[in-house]
Amino acid sequence: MLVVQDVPKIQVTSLRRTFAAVLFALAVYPTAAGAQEIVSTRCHESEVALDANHNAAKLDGCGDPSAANLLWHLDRIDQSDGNLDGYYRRRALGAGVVVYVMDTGVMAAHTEFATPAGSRVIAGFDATHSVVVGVSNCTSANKALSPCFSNTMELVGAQHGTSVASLVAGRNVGVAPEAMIVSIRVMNESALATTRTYLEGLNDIIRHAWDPATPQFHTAVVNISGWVLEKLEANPDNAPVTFATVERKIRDMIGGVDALGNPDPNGKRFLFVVAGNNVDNGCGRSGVVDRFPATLGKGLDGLITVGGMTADNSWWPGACHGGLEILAPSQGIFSASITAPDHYRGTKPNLRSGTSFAAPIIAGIAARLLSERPNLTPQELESIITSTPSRIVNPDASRADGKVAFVQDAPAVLTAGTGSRGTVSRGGAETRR
Ligand SMILES: [Ca+2]
Ligand SMILES: [Ca+2]
Repeated sequence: MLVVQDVPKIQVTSLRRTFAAVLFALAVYPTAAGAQEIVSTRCHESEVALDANHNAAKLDGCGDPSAANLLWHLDRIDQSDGNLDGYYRRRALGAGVVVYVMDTGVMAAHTEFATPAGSRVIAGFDATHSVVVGVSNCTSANKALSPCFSNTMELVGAQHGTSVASLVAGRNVGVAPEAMIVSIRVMNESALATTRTYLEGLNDIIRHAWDPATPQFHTAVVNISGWVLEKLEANPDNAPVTFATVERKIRDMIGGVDALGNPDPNGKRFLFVVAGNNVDNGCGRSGVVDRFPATLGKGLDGLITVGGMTADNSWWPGACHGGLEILAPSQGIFSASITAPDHYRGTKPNLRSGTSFAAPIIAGIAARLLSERPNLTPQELESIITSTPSRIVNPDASRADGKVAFVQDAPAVLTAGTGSRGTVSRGGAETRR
């Protein structure tokens, strides 16, 4: 059922939404060759009160050396050692790559996705109709592209997909700021989903991938920052979709599928990036990764299970362990929100940590790789991304051996030429840690 790795636990309170927009300009330093740009990750933010207990934030500018390293998640992924330098160097920006975000919907109108030609959130599908519990009474013409909420409890879930997508492809906070996003809504505002919504979402992906109007690709990326059960308590489903059915679909999509979803090695292929989830709800008492589909990663090339690490270069204690294949920044991550098109996740409540944020960083790295080498297979992408030495202060075999997300651009020469079943749980990948 549940999908997101962050689970809202806050009380519902009313939300006020009144704030003027401030456009944010990212300090960008193009290199002489024009092939790579360097952006400062030291940025100012300002808090905007939503109510007595909840804030949003605005991004007020980057490049001031005295500012906090607000975007440390970007700074980190181009460091070969554990020292942060305040910059993110990027050459491939993800152009031409499609990333499917299976989540709670993505606010296409957020400034993080804006371009002169329109939003880089190019499509959205809502696969949640079979989940009738935990549905908000808020209204939206299309919750996949314009998620809504009726209180701050629902906001935690409703904003989740936008946060995740912004870390993949946001122009300021994203790893691959030219990649395209397709929103596949598999969870509702309460972060509830089932294997049925997952299966429908995966079929939506296949249909979209083969749509003649879709940008053509050989390999795309699917980000899943959540977990799921076969059946939700109080949610009617007399014949739940089994984990095995969803697993089979995922395996087919990694290997290649035709327009009907049948296995075809010459068809469209998909790399899956899945959050390892958090110890507050996303794994059992032992803290070991035990939720579908994160459990698939270790035994499946083409599906990467992602754990968390911190700005002080250690593994993040809030993440589940045991089934992880790579770590990525997951603590105190600045990402987009949905209370306004220029709002970000504020510090109150401090729901800015979780493997929900780590997975999209890996998805963004995959998008960068694909933008330079679009014929890479899901298996090759996993191999490249996980072929990195341990680079934290406390490497641990149960935590991906300390391997941390690291951008490895393709050689420039290549571009020159060419749970407890039945219970209701909420799965957002954020936590208050
Ligand atoms: Ca850096
Ligand atoms: Ca794997």
